[in-house]
Amino acid sequence: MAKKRQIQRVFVLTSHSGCWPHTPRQMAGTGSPEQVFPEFSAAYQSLLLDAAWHRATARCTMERPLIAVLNGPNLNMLGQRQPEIYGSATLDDVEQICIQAADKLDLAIDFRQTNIEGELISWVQDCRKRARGIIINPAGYSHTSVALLDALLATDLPVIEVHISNIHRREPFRHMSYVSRAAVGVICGLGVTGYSLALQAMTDLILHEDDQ
Ligand code: CA2
Repeated sequence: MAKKRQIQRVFVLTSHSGCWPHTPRQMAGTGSPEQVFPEFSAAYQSLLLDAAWHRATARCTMERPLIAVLNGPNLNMLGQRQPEIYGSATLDDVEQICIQAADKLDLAIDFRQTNIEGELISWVQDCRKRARGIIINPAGYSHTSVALLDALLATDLPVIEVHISNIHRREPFRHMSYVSRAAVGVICGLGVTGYSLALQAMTDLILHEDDQ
C-alpha cells in the first residue's frame, strides 16, 4: 500500500527593507500568498498583530522620555483645605492632569508625593539613572532645604519648579526658594495648570537637548 506523505508547509517571513510589509500581497510581489496557501493569511495576520504590540510596548517603555513629577509635604491635603489659596483639585486630580498631558506629549511620568524630606531627596537622587527631567513642587521644603537643592544640582537634569499659588503674593518667607537655584524655570500662581505647562516646557527642553 502506498504511503501517504503529509507535507508540512513552512513559511519563512523575513523583513523587507528593515520593516514588515503591510500586506501579504506586497510581500509576495506577483500574487496574493493567501490565495496560494490559505493558512498563510492567519499566520501573517497574527505576526502583524505581534509586531504592532511590540511597537506599542516599545513606545511606552523605551521611547518615551521619563519625567519625574515630585511633590513635597502636605500636598496630599490638596482639595481638602484652603481652596481659596490652592483651589479645589485634589492630588489625584493633579496626577490625572499630568497623565493626560504626558500622553499628548509622548512622555512617560512617575508622579509621587511625600511628607518626608529624606525620601524626596532619595527620589531626586534616583532620577539620575532613570529620568530625563524633574518637575518638582517642593512645597514647604522650597523655603528651607539646602539639602534638596544640593540633590537637584547633583542630578544634572533639567528641573522645573512648580507652585500652585503665587508665592510672591504671600508671606515674605515664601518669596525665597532654595530650589529655584537648580531650576531652569519656575511656574507659580497658575493653579494646577502649572503642572501641564511644566510638562510642555520640559518637552521643549528635552527636544532641544536632543537636537544638540
Ligand atoms: O503653592 C504651592 O504649590 C506651594 O508649594 C504649596 C506649599 C507651600 O508651603 C508653598 O509655599 C507653596 C504648601 C502645600 C500644602 O498644601 C496644602 C493644601 C491644602 C491644605 C493644606 C495644605
